[in-house]
Amino acid sequence: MNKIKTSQKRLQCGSKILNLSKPAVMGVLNITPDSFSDGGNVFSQAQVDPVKVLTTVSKMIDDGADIIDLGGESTRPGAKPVSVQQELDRVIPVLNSLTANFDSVFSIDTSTPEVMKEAASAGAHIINDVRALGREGALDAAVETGLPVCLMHMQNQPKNMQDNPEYRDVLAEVLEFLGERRQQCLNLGMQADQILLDPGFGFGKTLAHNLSLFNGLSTMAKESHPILVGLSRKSMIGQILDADVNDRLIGSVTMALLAAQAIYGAGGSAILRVHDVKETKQALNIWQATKK
Ligand code: 7PJ
Repeated sequence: MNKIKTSQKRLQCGSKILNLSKPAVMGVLNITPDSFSDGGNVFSQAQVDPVKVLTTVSKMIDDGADIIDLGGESTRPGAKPVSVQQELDRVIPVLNSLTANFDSVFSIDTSTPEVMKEAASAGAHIINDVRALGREGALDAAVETGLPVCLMHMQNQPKNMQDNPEYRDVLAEVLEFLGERRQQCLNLGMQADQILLDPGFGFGKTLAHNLSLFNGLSTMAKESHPILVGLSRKSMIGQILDADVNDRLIGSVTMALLAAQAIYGAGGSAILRVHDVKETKQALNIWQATKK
């Protein structure tokens, strides 16, 4: 990846500025009938209960979430594809209600150009795309919104990504891919300091690949972009601990903390995408206090 110099300790998110001099916590809000790691607790129904959404988000913000990540497409291996209209119907009304009720930073977890544009109009602050703007029209749509984007690496597509993923050198290949996508964004006029990078833990990776990428976080941190880290409740934690999805809290918090330490230790900045905001925030606060 070519070296560029950016100020990666603050992120301009539309009208808001996100301070990244310490790790920011992004709380996950899945508006999908089949999301795999909210344990089916919050939104397992196709119908979203608006009061429940507000209560959930209010709690995440009280617990210290800096960003709320709203997603209407399940990327679970084998998940059913969602139509553009379905995705819009799931996320836009919820986003409108959230921006009307809370003064937080909202990111939209989508690969769909129409959703990016509508979400930006509804007040979203960040575009988070697990396909790194690879869908037709996504790159132009994202640039048009003027919002910062998270480019995530995924090998293949959710339906087949865990069918025997292979790499020659996983860290090098992920960095090469993200570097190419970043260049496409820059070519269309996006500012370098509006780009976040994400190695895409669990997206077309074995446990060994995930661990190599984890160990590469300090290398990634030197690329001058904030790194978004999504480890929360993922199967790599289940594999290490032999723990099912309801028993991955300590593993998730531990990994988030270790990731933050590696990234900040290398001079970088991080956003931690988590389901358990309160517990992650407590771990980070202990770490910050010990540094004083
Ligand atoms: C990620 C994500 C991630 C980014 C999901 C899950 C699967 N976006 N969306 N990074 N994971 N940027 O939450 O387990 O790792 S959905």
